[in-house]
Amino acid sequence: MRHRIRKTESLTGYWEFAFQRREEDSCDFSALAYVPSAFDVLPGDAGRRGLGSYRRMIELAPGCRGCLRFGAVSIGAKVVVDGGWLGRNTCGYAPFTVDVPAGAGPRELIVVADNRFDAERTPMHEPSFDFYQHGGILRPARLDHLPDSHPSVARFSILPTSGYREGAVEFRVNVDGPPPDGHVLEFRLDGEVVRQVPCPPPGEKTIFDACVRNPKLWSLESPHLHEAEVRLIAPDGRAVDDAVDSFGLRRVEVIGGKLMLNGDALQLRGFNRHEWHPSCGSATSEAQMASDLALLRHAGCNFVRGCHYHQDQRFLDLCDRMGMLVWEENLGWGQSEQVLCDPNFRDHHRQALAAMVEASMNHPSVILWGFLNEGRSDLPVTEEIYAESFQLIREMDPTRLVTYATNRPGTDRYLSLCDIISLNLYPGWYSDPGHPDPVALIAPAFDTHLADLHARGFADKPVLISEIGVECLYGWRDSHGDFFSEAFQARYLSEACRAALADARFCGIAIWHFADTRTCSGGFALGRPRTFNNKGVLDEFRRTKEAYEAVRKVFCGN
Ligand code: ADA
Repeated sequence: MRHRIRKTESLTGYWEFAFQRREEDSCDFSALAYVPSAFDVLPGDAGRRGLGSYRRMIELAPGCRGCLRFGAVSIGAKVVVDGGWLGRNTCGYAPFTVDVPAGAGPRELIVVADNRFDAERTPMHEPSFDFYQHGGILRPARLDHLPDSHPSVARFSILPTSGYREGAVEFRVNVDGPPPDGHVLEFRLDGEVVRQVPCPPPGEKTIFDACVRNPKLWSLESPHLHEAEVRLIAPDGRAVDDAVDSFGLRRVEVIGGKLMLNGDALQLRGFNRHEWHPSCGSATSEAQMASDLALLRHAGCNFVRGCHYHQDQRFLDLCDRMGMLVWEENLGWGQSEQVLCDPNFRDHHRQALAAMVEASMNHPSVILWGFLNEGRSDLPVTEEIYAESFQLIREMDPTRLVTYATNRPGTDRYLSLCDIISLNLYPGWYSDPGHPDPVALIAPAFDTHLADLHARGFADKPVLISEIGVECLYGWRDSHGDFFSEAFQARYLSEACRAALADARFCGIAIWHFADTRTCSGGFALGRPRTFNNKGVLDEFRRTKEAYEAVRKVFCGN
């Protein structure tokens, strides 16, 4: 979401910084930290856990209240202005806002990013996840100046409807702030006014259909973006606030057990990608994101699963522009039965799920919503969190497909709720230890799971291989071509891609995974050389392993 009329202020740059291992330690802002960045990456700071406090002055325009917008503050966030606590956030990958009351003159803003794990305060984050969870203001922050004399356009969504080919869309708008008092909402598509309606009271939603005059589809070959704009018009006719966003006319659906994009059968070819780089941890730059997308596109990919948390809005903007399809999912990694049944966790999970859909709903690149990666979907007691999660997403956004990645398909109880069934499989890596030819296990494993799914009545649902891969150490060129060698990974992934893409019962494959990333400390240390998840086809510096070219040959057909 961007603005032409509203005064917005980027908070990117150096802030004063203080680190405390515990609340009771002294807090002297003697350092500087760049925003966005992680405070636990560089030598001397690496691995530290505690409270990272960022401080700077802000000054609201006269007569304005403020809205602080954070892309992500991890793990837990607390926002304080002039010593008064204003807001907190408890999912370190979810975007959030904090309202700042009007007030004259410079004011002290402190954002405390706490990267300690706390099952009560931040139950979405567990220390045992197979990816490193950093601390800091990891994604961009911004201050919006909102005149106190009128409401503001809090957010809007614009979704293509069944008439998308003719340009049909549905607008949904929320305003917040003071009562509307004669203000009007004006809606524009590609700069052309399509509607004016009385501004609703804050908290009420305005929903209506509209039509783009010169519709062009968003597709992989031609990812055309249209522009939607909502303006707030004062009684004297002045435009006093606005919100602008890009959107795409496209439709993703399942017809006759086939995944379809704009009425054509779609085969997904891609990778799972963590937002991580050794130089900056999870606070990757837009340039790094663009470079990763270029590597994905060169490898013949049309799809990326943003594992296992909310994606950076900048990354989704790039995917919109490039025509890269995205599975975005809520933070989740193998939560236990006890966690999934815990009311506190369910509340946090629900909030984070809603924040994901609300933030990303206008991105045409996002075609799949996911949650609870490898959760206990095989137990009767977890039915409520699965049912409520599907329901919440579908009420917010009826236009996209919803799934979760399961690693227990044979006993999974909630596959009937999925629009597509997503399987995390590691035949010959985690199964059948010592088998003389693990690669030979891939196709039979695929057949077994497909036969089981069809026997259980799921033939009408496309099946995606949402994860498959093996560990490989960059540069390990072993004459045996055995586990951890580049040759083995190349052979394994070639076969996995060949088998998945050759079988019409699959709608595609997302390899695990794009680039090596640091995993948690402790838990996986024994099973993860370097305490990294080394299943990337590139190492953490994006140096290609043999498998990168092997996959490219299968994805590109040459
Ligand atoms: C699981 C999990 C991934 C990763 C993978 C692995 O499928 O979803 O995040 O941990 O296993 O590398 O074992």
